[in-house]
Amino acid sequence: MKVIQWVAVSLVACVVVPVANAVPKLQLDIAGGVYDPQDETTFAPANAFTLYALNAGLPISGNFYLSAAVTPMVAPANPPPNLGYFTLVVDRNADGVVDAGDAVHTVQVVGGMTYGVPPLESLGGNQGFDAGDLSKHGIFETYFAEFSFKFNANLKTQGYDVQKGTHPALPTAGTPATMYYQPFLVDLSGLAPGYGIHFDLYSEVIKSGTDIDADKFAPFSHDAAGWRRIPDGGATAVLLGLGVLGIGILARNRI
Ligand SMILES: [Ca+2]
Ligand SMILES: [Ca+2]
Ligand SMILES: [Ca+2]
Repeated sequence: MKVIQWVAVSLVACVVVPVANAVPKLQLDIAGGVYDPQDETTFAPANAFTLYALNAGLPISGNFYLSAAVTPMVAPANPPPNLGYFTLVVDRNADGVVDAGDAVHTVQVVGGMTYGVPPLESLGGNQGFDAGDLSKHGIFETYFAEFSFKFNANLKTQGYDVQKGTHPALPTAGTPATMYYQPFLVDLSGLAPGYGIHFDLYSEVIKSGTDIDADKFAPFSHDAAGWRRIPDGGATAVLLGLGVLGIGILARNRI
């Protein structure tokens, strides 16, 4: 009996330990970003930042997809509200600047976006939530834009977990270079104050007929976001922080 129990415990240990130490196959990270353990999201340090899609172990032959969703949630309306715009460049050669080979997108928020839950049902399926879609995870349903891209076989770096360590975010050369990365140059300075963009990463599968579902996706503990800052550099965040501090002081004084 004891032997059976020991075997059972060993089997559980074998299952649990590798999962706990594993780097997720898909992740998002932001250069200079801050990982918030409460929200379980990496946040951008400024209006303009470099977002990275990371792929540690999935084949790169197919398309991958980045969702950029307005947050907090915006309810559907006709006509849709005008909340400014943001720009996103697929920096295909990873040189940090916009050049001829890069894909440049300017997205009107929310007029150039789609309301619902990713993936984008580009075959005419139900854009509302269905069981195979990305989880709503506190972000959806809202307006989002979807960008398709492929990882570049030449863009590889050392694998790491964005949830651990300082992750000065990327891409430092390292050995072994096991993780693909794709940079996106994002600028939220045209977005209306009080709003942000939340990013998710996934691959897609056509389930049946016109229904497109998420296949592999970055865990929601490894996604990323940026908020419109006024002025750039975090003064709004500082003021908000002071406001919270003030509430805290008042609360303490009452006690
Ligand atoms: Ca998250
Ligand atoms: Ca470039
Ligand atoms: Ca679907």
